[in-house]
Amino acid sequence: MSGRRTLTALLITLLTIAACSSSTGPGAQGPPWIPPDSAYKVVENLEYAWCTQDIELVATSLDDAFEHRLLEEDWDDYNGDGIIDTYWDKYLELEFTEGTFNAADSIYMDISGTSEWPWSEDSSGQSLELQRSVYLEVHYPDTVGISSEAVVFICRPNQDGTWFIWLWIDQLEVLDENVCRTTPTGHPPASAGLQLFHGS
Ligand SMILES: [Ca+2]
Repeated sequence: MSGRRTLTALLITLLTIAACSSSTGPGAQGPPWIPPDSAYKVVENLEYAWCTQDIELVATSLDDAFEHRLLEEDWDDYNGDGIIDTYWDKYLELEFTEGTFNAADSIYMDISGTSEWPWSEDSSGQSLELQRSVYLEVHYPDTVGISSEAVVFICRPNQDGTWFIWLWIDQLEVLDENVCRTTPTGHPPASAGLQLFHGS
């Protein structure tokens, strides 16, 4: 049993290293990009922040006007004002993310995709639209939450040329499940998208 646990821990470690160094090689630069001077770099920083459970890096990656726009099936009252929300803001994103970081033993996130073009809904031409696939594995003490979804990140720079994630737009839930549950009082099963992680 302990041997199996050791192997599992080793695999998780290797996966995490692979994800967090996916764009690096010997002597190459890689995330965290400080400061991120390109849109793709701030998205790589987000992935790195999740893999290393670095809430400060998540915070500095998000624009102050950040919105996490939800699939209609995930609309709910997240801030408790009695009104159904179609998105949540930076404050709630950080609160949910930190809760996940604190509860998890380890996290593996892989954000893949390379597309990048001006966002058609921003007439200033400043912001870029990056389509990505986000795979997320959160290893809790007694369960593992897995999610895979298509996401559009809208990124924009400040006056100094530092990029931020302005909008996180959920596009499609490909996979969402809880596996390896061993106790009935563990974390709640997945309900929808990243809520699994945000809500635990
Ligand atoms: Ca609300």
